[in-house]
Amino acid sequence: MTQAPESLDLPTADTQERSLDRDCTTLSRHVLQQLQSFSGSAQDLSALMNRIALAGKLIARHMSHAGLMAGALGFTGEVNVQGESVKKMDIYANDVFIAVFKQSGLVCRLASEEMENPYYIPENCPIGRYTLLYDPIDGSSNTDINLSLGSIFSIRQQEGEDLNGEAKDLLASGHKQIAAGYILYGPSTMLVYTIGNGVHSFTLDPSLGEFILTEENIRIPEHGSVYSVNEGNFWQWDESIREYIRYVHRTEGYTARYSGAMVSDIHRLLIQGGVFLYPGTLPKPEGKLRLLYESAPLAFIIEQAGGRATTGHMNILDVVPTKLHQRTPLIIGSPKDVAKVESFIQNGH
Ligand code: AHM
Ligand code: MG
Repeated sequence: MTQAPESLDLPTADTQERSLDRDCTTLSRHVLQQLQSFSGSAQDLSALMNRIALAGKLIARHMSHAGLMAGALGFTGEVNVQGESVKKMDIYANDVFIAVFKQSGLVCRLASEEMENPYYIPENCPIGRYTLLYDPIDGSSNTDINLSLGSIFSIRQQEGEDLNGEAKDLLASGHKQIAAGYILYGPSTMLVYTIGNGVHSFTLDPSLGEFILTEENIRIPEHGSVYSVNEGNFWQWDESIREYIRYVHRTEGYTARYSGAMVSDIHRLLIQGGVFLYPGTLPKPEGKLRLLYESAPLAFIIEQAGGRATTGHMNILDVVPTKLHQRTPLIIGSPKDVAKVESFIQNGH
């Protein structure tokens, strides 16, 4: 009888079972495993994540064909509440998130970068105690050139009755988030999420149409070589930020990466370490990024992975907004790199 050489690692029943188990670890199953419960609220959260995953799949599918379809790319001609020109893809993705939560009984309100006021789904409101905050397309300037894009999401539980439709309970710190994450539309589509118990990534397997677990309990490196910032704004920053940038220029071991879509840039930092900055500028001291559906969810992810996120003066998750679309400066990433930027802001070196 011929025997297989020892170096030919043939799958044993055990390795096959483990690999099958991993292939079956879909997002909704993972949420239930994380919560170690089949309670009503655990089922809700699992169903919520499943709907967000569906939104991600629909958006990824649309993007993958956008160059071949009439009317999928380019601007709509409208300007949104942020004063930014709206792309057709922004509107499509915004509507996808609304559509997946209709008739879900889960989400009563959705608040997004593209809508001045929260959107209510009245049929869900009697029982749907969750609110979804989201940036449907993060990095819109990459849309028409086939580069990486993202979606960012955050889930909060509704507090109070919100009878006047003012959604005042959303003006609370990032500690109120019960789940947050992002979808990265790159060479593959990935979904990264936290429910306050570590950070986990999933990759869309197009042949299955499912997000399958890629990595559990991701830890951001303590320090990384990448600094990620739009240096075109150099002369509009405060002197302390300029000094930090001069410091990285003259210090060996730093390298710059900036994609124009912070989901991509922050995903890189999550895996390889480093720091992303979007500081305030002279005309806009509050910076560009919005707290509730951009900075706070990403801060939740990065903190859960062992990193930090700050305005330069306070932790992002402690910031209490006074309005829905409030902006904040953002410095986020590996703990040592964020501390370095902070020391320039607070002590000048
Ligand atoms: P958007 O959600 O309207 O696309 O804006 C957010 C994006 C971030 O993804 C990115 O880091 C930043 O804006 C880029 O802005 P700038 O071109 O000013 O560097
Ligand atoms: Mg954005």
